[in-house]
Amino acid sequence: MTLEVYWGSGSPYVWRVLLGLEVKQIPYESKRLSFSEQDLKSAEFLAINPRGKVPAIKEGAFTLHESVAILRYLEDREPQPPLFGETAAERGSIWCAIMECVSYVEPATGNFTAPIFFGQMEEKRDKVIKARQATEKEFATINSVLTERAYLVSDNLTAADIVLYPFIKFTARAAGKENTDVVSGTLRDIDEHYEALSGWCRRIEALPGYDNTYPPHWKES
Ligand SMILES: N[C@@H](CCC(=O)N[C@@H](CS)C(=O)NCC(=O)O)C(=O)O
Repeated sequence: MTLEVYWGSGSPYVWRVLLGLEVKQIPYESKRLSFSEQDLKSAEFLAINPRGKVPAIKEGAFTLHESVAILRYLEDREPQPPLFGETAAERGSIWCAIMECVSYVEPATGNFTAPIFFGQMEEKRDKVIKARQATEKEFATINSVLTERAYLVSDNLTAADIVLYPFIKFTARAAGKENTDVVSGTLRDIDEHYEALSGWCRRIEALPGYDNTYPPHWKES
């Protein structure tokens, strides 16, 4: 049965799923949707995800959305390499790191990147600076964890790394945009200020198949 993957370029949530598919080497049929063409609000796609958001997958009559749920589905679909741990302690630690990302890193980075990407930096400047400070705090904590091990939870890649990685890249991209230096602080140069985090990014970027996951429109600008 073909696994259909519905995605759009430049979504951190989509990036998680594409990374999971590449790491597990699961073949899939790509269904790229356009945000601007309103593909996500078509009746056909709403039948797959009633929230009209990507990522979503379809396999036969089965449909699933929510990036972390999809990653968990892929784990059963193809257990190797294991991304969700093999012991109770590993599973608990991986889910803890996933939930910390979803609960704290996602909102902090989202409040920083959204106004920059949507051209609202001037009117939301104070909020962006606050979000930057919250993000810097999260990045410092993660950086310190990564001075002790190669990946977030252990010396092996897990789902927690895949859940976090796109949000680091989105933050770096927003902080590197023109005229954002006044609000970006240390986020403007992650390599310099968060060395261990930067090394971790490079390890993920060296994974086979990584290039297939890179947002296509980022290659153009
Ligand atoms: N919690 C969801 C978030 C998905 C999400 O917000 N996707 C965005 C793209 S980054 C989307 O499809 N937005 C389109 C819309 O809301 O109209 C997940 O983890 O998959």
